[in-house]
Order: sequence, then C-alpha cells, then structure tokens
Amino acid sequence: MDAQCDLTKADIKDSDKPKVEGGPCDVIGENIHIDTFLFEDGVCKKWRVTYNYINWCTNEQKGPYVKYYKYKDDVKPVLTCQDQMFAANPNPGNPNGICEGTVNLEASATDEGGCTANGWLKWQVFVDLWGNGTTDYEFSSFLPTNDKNLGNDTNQNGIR
Ligand SMILES: [Ca+2]
Ligand SMILES: [Ca+2]
Ligand SMILES: [Ca+2]
Repeated sequence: MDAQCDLTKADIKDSDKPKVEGGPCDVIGENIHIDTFLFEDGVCKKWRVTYNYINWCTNEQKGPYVKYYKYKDDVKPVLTCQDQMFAANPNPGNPNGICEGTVNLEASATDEGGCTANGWLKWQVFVDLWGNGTTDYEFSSFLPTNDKNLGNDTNQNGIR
C-alpha cells in the first residue's frame, strides 16, 4: 500500500487492518508496531507494520500479521540549462580542421518529490561530436570518478 513520507499508527485506516473477530462481548486488544526502512538516503521509504491481537476475555492471541506500506518518488527532476556558445580559435596542429575550442557545459537540476531534501541527483552527459547522430563521449556520475581518460569505455557500452 502507498503512504506519505511519514507513517504513524494514526495513518493506518481501520479498513487496512487485519480482520480479527471475537465473540459478541469479547474485548480485543490491538498492538501495532511500525518498522521504517529508508531507501536512497531516505528519498523513498518502506514500512513494515506488524499487528498482534489478544482477546482479553479468553487470552487467545492472534498474529503477528504483517503488512507493508511504501512511499515511492515518482517525480522527475527538473533540468535547467541554457544554449551556450564557445569561441573556437585557429590551431594549425588540429588534425580535423583549423579551429579548436574548449567547452564548459553547465546545467543544474532540482528534484522535489522525495522524502528528504538531501537525496542525491545522478547525471549523464552524452556528447555527439560533429552533430552527426553518433554519440562519441559520455560523462556520468555512474562512472568511476577516477575515469578521466577520454579513451576509456569503463562501463563497456561502446561509448568512450
Ligand atoms: Ca524525484
Ligand atoms: Ca558524433
Ligand atoms: Ca562507456
């Protein structure tokens, strides 16, 4: 079942609880225990709710019954970036032509929707040199941080 970022006993509807029946005059005691599990540094959460019941008239115990609740962040990050232009200068030593430039690509993103403001954002940048439809380089937070060599294909997906 889905839940909001905090799940307390008050949030559990009676209709979600296990059905425990006693006799007409019995007194049923209910014990609810909630365990919380964090995923992705707390952006997503899961709760294990354990129910135990005792019939105070007969001392009959029922349970434990276990139900799970979850909160999943389905909200996409919002990306902010602008078109950027960079100067290129003649370089006779460049084998592909005479001009060469250095580019510094910048973009930022924010992501609401999770249960914490301190979750991580992962990123990938694909570079298509010459704009010919083939991706020539990738840069990504999924790759090892010590992978600085433009010739390496560390994740072996065919893109250096
Ligand atoms: Ca999100
Ligand atoms: Ca290309
Ligand atoms: Ca690769």
